[in-house]
Amino acid sequence: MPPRRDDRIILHFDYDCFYASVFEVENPSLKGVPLAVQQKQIVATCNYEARRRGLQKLQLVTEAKKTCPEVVTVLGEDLTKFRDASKELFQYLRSFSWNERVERLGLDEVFMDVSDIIAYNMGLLNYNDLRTAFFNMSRSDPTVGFSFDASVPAGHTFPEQVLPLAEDEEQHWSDPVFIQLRLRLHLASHLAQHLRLLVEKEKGYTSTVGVSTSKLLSKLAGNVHKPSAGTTLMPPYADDLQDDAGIEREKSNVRLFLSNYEVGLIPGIGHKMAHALRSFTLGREAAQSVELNYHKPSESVTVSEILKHPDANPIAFERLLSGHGAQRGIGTRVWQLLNGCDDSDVSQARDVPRGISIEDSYQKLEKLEDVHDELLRLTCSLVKRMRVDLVTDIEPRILDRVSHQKNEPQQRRWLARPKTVRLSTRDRFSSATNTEGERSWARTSRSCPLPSFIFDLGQSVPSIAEQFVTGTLENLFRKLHPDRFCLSLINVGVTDMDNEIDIRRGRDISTMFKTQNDRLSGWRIDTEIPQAMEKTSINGKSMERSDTMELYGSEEDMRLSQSSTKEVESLWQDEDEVDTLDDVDCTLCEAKLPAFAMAAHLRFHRLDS
Ligand code: DCP
Ligand code: MG
Ligand code: MG
Repeated sequence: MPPRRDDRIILHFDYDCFYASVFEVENPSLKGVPLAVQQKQIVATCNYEARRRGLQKLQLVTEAKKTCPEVVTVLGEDLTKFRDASKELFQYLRSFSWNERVERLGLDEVFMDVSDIIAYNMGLLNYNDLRTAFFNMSRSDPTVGFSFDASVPAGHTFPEQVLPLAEDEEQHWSDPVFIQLRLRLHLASHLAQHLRLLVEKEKGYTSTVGVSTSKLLSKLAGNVHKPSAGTTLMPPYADDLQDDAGIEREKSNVRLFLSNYEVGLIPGIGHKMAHALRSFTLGREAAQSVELNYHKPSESVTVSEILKHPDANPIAFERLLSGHGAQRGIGTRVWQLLNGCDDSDVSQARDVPRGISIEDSYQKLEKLEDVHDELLRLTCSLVKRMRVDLVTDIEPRILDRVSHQKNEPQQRRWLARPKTVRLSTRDRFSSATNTEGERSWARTSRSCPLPSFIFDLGQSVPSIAEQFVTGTLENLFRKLHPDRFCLSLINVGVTDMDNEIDIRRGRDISTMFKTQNDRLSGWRIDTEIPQAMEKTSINGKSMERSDTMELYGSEEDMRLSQSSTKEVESLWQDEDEVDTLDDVDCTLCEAKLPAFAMAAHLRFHRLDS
């Protein structure tokens, strides 16, 4: 078991009925009515008024209308406004962070590592007068903050009964580890509540927030009380809670908290892994739900039932789970999660994404002409997306101090230029099966350097897209599918960002240069294939991928089963892919080169011309 790292404090925000809230913020008259957001035939989400009347997320619209005929439905297939709201809220929360450890998970969740803010405020605390404390939100201005009672946590707790600190002083002050963690959690719960109410007041979105020392525990704690609430997981956290005589003194609240969780609800354990763990515990194939929302198992197995199994250990889990497309070490990671241990960090916020990709799924796409049209449509979205996420306006006073491309309009500039484009498809004819002979949803992909005309801001998006499809993507497509095909998915993405200069609107340029090395260091060393931008998981890189894969797969399958085709912005799923970025084709001379050599190779072409 790795160290628990309970010296951290992590908050997890999850906006309430997010897509529905976006419509409500846009049109407040929708607030009082039962509201469902429809994507194809499915209720993607519904507001809490609708939930009170029996509606559920992910049910069929026809069922929802039967349950609640007065339900108001709005179409939510275009994700743009959700994405924009998500970014706005993220930037708002980020503005309160000191260490920039703020990470988005999906569109409606944000992790914040506030360890530094809490440590600073612990230093200011008057232990003799906890009840009239002041929480400092700024290191430089002592007037920015709020008054609070540090002797009690704000909002809900797990377990529910918590005595104010002063009242059982003697027992607790004798245990410095416990008291430190408890006080830090008190402070964090007040900060969480303050931020949650600010997001509501300033932006109009309510949320639930969880407070603990890891991403796993804060995310799960937040789920306990919904909507518009905060929950703090109270200590003791550690397991070795024995006194000198070896008598167990108190139970770990982490263990207590997790014990009754159904295994499929543990973040980082996707539905395939959960099914394998259920079957392992029951000693037979666990029953599977065939319902639309098949994240709900028809047979539940709790964390404590699994851990009580005599053969449960990391090695057994490794044997059990490694056949399910997961990476090495999965047994240990799952073992840690079930034991409430997650040492993964909240990642540093980025000003630009690692990659952008756009995809759509289809019933079947068999003709080249149709593929051409789809590639065109996806490329238009991709170029538009790139112009939103990777282009910035430069203020005139900054303009004359940085170099800029002559052929670009003066006020706009690329923050980062992706160097590689990747086309991925999923072919229904693909014979791909996994090691267990199951049909796999494998994607195949091809990559090549991204041509520079993509960055021409003077050209219209459709004209760039046409040039890009005929000149680049169709070549990649022919290499991927020289023969017959029947596609269920196309994804076009760009990655391998070449950060030019980090200019954020309004940011003072001297500060920018001072912090540039820090800010860009992640970019310089990072030659990886991009991780999820908007759908990431929470347990380190490999967990991240397997969880994302499972979550994503199920959502996608669900949509396919509803004959839907819906554009989604997505990540690239590395394990699924047959080709990797190691194998890159140069579109100019057809040479095959490792990805890291491509930039130099292209410079050679440029010199040549
Ligand atoms: N979403 C989706 N398809 C899924 C899951 C989610 O389209 N299979 C979308 C709709 C949700 C948003 O993502 O609004 C966030 O997902 P949540 O699970 O957090 O659900 P909500 O925010 O809608 O509701 P809650 O209040 O339960 O968090
Ligand atoms: Mg939500
Ligand atoms: Mg959510």
